[in-house]
Amino acid sequence: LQYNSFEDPRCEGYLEDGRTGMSPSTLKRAFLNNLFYVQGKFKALATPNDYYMALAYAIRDRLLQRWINTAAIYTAQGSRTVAYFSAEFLMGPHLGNNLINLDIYKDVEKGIAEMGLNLGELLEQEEEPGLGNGGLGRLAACYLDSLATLEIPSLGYGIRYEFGIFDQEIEDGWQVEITDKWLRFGNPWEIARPEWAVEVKLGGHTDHYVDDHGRYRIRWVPDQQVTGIPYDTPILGCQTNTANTLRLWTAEAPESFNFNAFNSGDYLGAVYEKVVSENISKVLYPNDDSSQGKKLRLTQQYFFVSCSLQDMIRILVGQELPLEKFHEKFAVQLNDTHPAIAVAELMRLLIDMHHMSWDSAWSITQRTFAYTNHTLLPEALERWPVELFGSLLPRHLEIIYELNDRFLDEVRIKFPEDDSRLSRMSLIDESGERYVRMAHLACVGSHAINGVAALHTELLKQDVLYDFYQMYPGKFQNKTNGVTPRRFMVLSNPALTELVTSKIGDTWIKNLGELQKLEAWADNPEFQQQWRQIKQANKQELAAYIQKHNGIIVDPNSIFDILAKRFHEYKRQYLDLLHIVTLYNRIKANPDIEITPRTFIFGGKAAPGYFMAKLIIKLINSVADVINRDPDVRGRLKVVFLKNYNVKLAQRIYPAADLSEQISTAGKEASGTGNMKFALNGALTIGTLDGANVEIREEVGAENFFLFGLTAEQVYAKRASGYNPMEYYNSNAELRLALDRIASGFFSHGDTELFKPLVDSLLHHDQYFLLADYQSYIDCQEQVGLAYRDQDRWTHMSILNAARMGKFSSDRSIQDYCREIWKVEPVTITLENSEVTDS
Ligand code: KOT
Repeated sequence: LQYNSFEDPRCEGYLEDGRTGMSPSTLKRAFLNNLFYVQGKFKALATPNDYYMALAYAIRDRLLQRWINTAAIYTAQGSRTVAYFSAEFLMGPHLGNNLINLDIYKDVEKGIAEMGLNLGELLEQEEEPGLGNGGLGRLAACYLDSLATLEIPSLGYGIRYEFGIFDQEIEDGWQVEITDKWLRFGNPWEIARPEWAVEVKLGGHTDHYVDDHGRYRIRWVPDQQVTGIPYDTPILGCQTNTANTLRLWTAEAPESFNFNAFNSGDYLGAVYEKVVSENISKVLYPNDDSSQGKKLRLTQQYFFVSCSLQDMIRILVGQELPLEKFHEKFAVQLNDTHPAIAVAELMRLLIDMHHMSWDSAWSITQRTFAYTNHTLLPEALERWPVELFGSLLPRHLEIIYELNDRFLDEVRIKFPEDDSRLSRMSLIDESGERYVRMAHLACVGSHAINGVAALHTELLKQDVLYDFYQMYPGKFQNKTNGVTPRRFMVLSNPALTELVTSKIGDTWIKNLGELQKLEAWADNPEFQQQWRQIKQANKQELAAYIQKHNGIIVDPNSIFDILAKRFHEYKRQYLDLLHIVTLYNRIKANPDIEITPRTFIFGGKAAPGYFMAKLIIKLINSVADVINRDPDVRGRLKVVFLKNYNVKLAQRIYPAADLSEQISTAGKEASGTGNMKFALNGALTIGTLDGANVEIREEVGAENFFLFGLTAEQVYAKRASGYNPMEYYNSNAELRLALDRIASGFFSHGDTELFKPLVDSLLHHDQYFLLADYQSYIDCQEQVGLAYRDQDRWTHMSILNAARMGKFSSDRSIQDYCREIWKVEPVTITLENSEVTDS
C-alpha cells in the first residue's frame, strides 16, 4: 500500500495532494471541503448524514487513484480476469471497511474526534446495500474482498436492485416487511458508466433464414428491448493498491425503442413501456434457498447475464484480442444456477452474433464457466416451465434443445441402453409439465462443479448430482467456504484485534493461519483475563443495544446464546425454542433448580411468503413476552428477538456471542458461514455434523465443540425406515410437556389455534427431525451450561476456537479457486506507473 503524504514516513517520495493525501491534516481539509462543496453545508447546519457523506467522498477520492491504476494496468497487461456472476452481493456498509483496508481507521477516528465528531456515529449513517438474502450473497461479498486483497484481477457482475432485501419490523410479535429504500440519500460509492450501456432483447420469436452468402442463419426477433446501465463500485484490497470493480446493472427503457409510440401520440403507452423495462432491476426476490418460477425472476437473471457477457466481449475487443480467446481472458464463476442461463447466452453471442461454429463456441463456453452449487434442498433447484422459458428466451430454448440432443448422445455412448438415466439427466424434465433444469445446464456447460463444504460436496456426488458425477467425475471439486477477517474481525471487533496483534503481530490479518500462534497463550492467566474482559465489554455493548431497541435488560454475565441467520425450518430455530421452553418448565416445576443463567438471542428474516417461518418468529416473540415478565425465572432466562438482522447488526452480534447455534438437520445446510464468523470471534459452537460444522470441529478439536444429533447418514436411514415423531413425543416426558405448553395457548393468551400448525407439523411430519434430535440437544446444552461455570476452561476453549480458524478465511477459499479452477495469477498494482495514467 502506498501513501501520499509528507508527514507519513510510509510515503517517502510521494507527493502530498489534497485529493489523495492521507495525512491527518489533509484528510481533515478534504472532509471540510466536501462538506462545503459537495453537501453545500457548514458545520452549524450539517446533519449526521452530511458528515457521513463528506467523509465518504473524502475516502472515495483516496480509492480513485488506485482504482484507475488497477484498471489501466489490467488493460495494458491484458490480464486474465475472474468474473464472479452472482444475482446477489450482500456487501454491507463500505465506509468502515474501506478505512480498514486503507489502514487509516485510527487516524480518521482521531481526526474526526478533533472536529468534535464521533466516527462510530458517522459510520452508523450509512444505509447498507442489502443486495442479497443471506449466505450466498454474503459469500460473494467476502470473495470480492479476498480477490482484491490477493491482487487477483476480477470483476463482480450482478444487479443494482433499487430495493434490496426488505427491512424487517416486528409488530405484535409478527414480522412486517418494509421496502428497503437504500438509494434514498444517494450512494457515494458508485459511479454510473452510461457510455458502456448495452442492449438486451426479450421475448418474440426466431427467424431461420439464408443470408446473402448462402449461409443458414438464425435471427432473434424480440418483442421488447431494455438497456442495461453499469454502475461501478471500487473494491479495495487490504493493504494493497489493488482496487477491483463490482459492476451492477440497472435496467432502463431504450431511448429509441418506443419511438413509434411517441410519434403516434401514444405518450402514456410509451411511458408505460418504460416502467415495464425499469421493473427488471426494481427489487431483489426475498427468498433464500427456494425458487418460485416467476417470469420476472428469469428476466432479471437473463438481463444481468447478457449485459455482463456483452461487457466482457467489449473488454476483449478493446484489448484487440480475438473472440477465440474469450476463455483465456476470462474465468466465469456461476454463483449457483441464478446466472446459469449464461451458458446458452454465450453460445448465442458467439454463434448468432459473431458467426462462430457450434463446436468452437461450445469448446470456449465449457472452458469459460465453472459452477458452484449452494444447496441440497430440492425446492431450491431452479427449473423453468418450458413454455415460460420459450416465451422470454425463444432462441435460448432452441440452443438448449440442441445442447441436450448432443449431450444425451454422449450419455448414450457412455451408458448404453439406459433410458431412465437419459430422462434423469436430460436438460429438460419431461416427467410431467416440461421444465428446463438449470443445474443440469450449469453442469453440462462448465468444466468444474463445486460444493461449498466437504460434506456438501460428498452429498452432491452421492445424491443430488449423482448421475453427473458418474458422467464427469473429473469436474467435481470441493471448495469449502470462508469469510473475510477484515470485516468480521478487524472492523467489527477492534479490541480483540488489538489484543491478538499485541501478541502475534498483525500479519494474521492477511494470513489467518497465523492465529494458531495464539495457542501458546491459551492457558496464560493474564491473557485469559484480557480475552474475557474483551468479550464482556462486547456483551455489554450488545446489552445496551438490546435495551435501546427492545427495552429488555439482559445480564452480560449470563451466557449469550445466539442463533442468527435466515429463518427456515431446516435451520431449526424451533429446536432452540424447545430447549428454552424446557428450561422454563424445569424452573416452573422446581423454582430452586440450578441453571446457568442464559440470554437467548435470535435474529433473522423469513421469506415474506413462508408461513411457517413467520409463525416461528411469532412464537419466539410470544415465548419471550412470557418468560421475560415471569418473576420465577428472573436472573436466569431472557429471550430477545433482534429485528432486521443484516450485515450491520451481524457485526455487533458476532463479537458478543458466547455460544453459536448451528443446529440444522444434518445433510441440509450446504456450509453455513455464520458458524465461521462466530468462532473467529471466540464463540463456542453447539452444532450438528452438518455443512462446514464438520470441518470446524475437525480444526478446533472435538473437545472444543459441542456436538449433538443424528448424522446425515442416520437421518437418511431414519427417513427410509419410516420415521414416526409421535414415538418421541410419547416416550419423552419433558418433550411432551414443552410441546403441550405451546399447544395449550400458554404463550398465546389462551389461543390454542395460533401455534397449532407448528405443533402439528412436528407431531405428524417433522420433516427436519427435531424430535429425533431433541434429547441429544438438551443433554448437550446441559454440558454447555456446566462448561460455562468453569470460566478458565471456557476461556481456554474460546481462545482455541479463534486460534484454529485459519482454514476459514475467504483468502484460503479464493486461493483454492485460483489454483484449482480459475488458473489465474496475481497482478501487482503500483501507483507511480505514469506510463498508464497521468497521475
Ligand atoms: C438460494 C436459492 C437457490 C439456491 C441456493 C440458494 C442459497 C444457498 N442461498 N443461500 N444459500 C446458502 O449459501 C451459503 C454460501 O455457500 C451456504 O453457506 C449456506 O449453507 C446456503 O444455505
